[in-house]
Amino acid sequence: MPRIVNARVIVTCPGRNFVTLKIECDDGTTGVGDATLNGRELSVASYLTDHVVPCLIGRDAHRIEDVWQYLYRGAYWRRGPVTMTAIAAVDTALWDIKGKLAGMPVYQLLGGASREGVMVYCHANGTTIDDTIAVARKYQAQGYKAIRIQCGVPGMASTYGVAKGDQPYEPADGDLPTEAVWNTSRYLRVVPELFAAAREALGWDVHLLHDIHHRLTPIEAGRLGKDLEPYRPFWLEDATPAENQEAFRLIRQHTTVPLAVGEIFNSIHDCRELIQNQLIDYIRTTVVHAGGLTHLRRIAALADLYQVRTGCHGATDLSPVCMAAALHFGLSVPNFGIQEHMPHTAETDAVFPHAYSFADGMMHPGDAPGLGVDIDEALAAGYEYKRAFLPVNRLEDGTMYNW
Ligand code: GCO
Ligand code: MG
Repeated sequence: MPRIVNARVIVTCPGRNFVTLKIECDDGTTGVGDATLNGRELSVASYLTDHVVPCLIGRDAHRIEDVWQYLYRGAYWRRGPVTMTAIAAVDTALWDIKGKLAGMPVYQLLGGASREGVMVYCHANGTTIDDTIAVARKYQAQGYKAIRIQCGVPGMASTYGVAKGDQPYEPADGDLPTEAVWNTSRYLRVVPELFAAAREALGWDVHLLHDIHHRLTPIEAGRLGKDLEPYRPFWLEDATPAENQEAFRLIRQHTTVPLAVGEIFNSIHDCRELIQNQLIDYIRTTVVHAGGLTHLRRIAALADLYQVRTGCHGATDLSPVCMAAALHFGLSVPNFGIQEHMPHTAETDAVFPHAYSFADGMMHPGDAPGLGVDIDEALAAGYEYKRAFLPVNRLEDGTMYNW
């Protein structure tokens, strides 16, 4: 049996922070897992180093399910983003090790390919509608079959999803949280205009997506869904905060626009009612924040019973290690829907050499044994952790709101 002899937490910042767990076995086999929780990175690093790593030493690396249960039940304090991200990192690294020892890419261990590739969506962001469409055209020309469109809201200094200048969008930008201001009625006016212009310019063969980022009440989301129906969005994401899963019933009563939720969920219990009551169409939980491949498969299996498809989160704060794992998952899972793809910077790609590739709007995890991704530790060591917070959001009268 491959016995775990060492596990290390590597924190690096090649343009943004990433936390990676590297597990090593007595035969020299290593596996990596992403442990990045945007804006709260060091809490997971400590959870792993102080509370998980000591319990891993000496264990059989092949017993993925048993280790998962040990860490989940054994913590007593179940669920939560920090715990579930830490468990995910261990789980992902163990799948990587199992694949390497089997001499197979992880997707083969998950049942093999269910499709030729993983359809991904990219982000077109711009200050104005025209800017957004110009970016979307560029992506369409690169072969993307699905594009998320977000634009600035006239009269507002900043908007979720829209970068400053020509920089790629990276929300965790402040040594302390930056403060944004939100105005719902202005936003509700501009989004239908954006979709109308996008259909006019891009045609009907490309999927168009949009992220509301938890900013509307259920009835406002119903209104927006109705307004967007003529433009056939692929989905509306995070229409309203989902702590109260029942809230989505109200949105459903008013619109047939497909709904996607779940990037901030970390357990099957966060989405169970949404799935069982068929209140959503796509579940966005992903490997790093929802307990690894082991738990994500369970969520997808539940979703499959209700014709809910996967649409995993894939922003730049999810490292290439998570991306690789998500692609193995997406290639194999029967009820795959779509995968988010925000390309990482060249510095990040150099720190995490990987086998996955993009062509014709689809990604493929590659056929290297394991996940096909690693961390170049020497390079990683050259990028010191830099504190960075996600922004906060206020209404115009100063009231704290959802970011
Ligand atoms: C998305 C997300 C991101 C998140 C970010 C937070 O749909 O990609 O909403 O933009 O805000 O990942 O860490
Ligand atoms: Mg989102």
